[in-house]
Amino acid sequence: MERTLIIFKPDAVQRMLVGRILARFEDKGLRIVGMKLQQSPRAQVEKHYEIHKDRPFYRQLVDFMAAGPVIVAALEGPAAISVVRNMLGATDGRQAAPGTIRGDFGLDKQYNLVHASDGPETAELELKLFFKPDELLSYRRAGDQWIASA
Ligand code: FUP
Repeated sequence: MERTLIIFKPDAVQRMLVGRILARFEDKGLRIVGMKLQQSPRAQVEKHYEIHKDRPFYRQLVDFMAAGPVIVAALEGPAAISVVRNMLGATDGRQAAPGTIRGDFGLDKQYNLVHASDGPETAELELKLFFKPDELLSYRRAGDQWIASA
């Protein structure tokens, strides 16, 4: 079992796509173990994208991520980190494969709807950055035994 951090970016909220995209993760069988609507403090966004701080798009990216409410969520499931990354598709919606979230809903590199952790270390750091320990729950759903066999 893995946990991964996703963020419905301001464009997803403003375009009213959150429900449809969240449904894809639920349909896949992933379990929502934390979720909240927030206006991200600038410092939190800067830390989240720290790895890109010397890139030319960094300031614009921080402005965008702090420009309006986002929904942060933690998803759990077998290999959840890579499963969710594959569901997102390539960073740029123009290149993302049809069938992926960015491929189906987006046409832009910055306005690409959803962030997801890209590996186990980043998932751990990002979950800590956006959630307090007691905001993440552990529970079983009635149908879980029919979603993953082991
Ligand atoms: P991803 O892992 O697909 O979210 O993309 P990256 O980690 O490479 O980039 C982080 C965010 O920076 C992307 F979601 C969008 C933004 N970005 C730009 O705005 N311009 C670029 O040229 C590259 C990335």
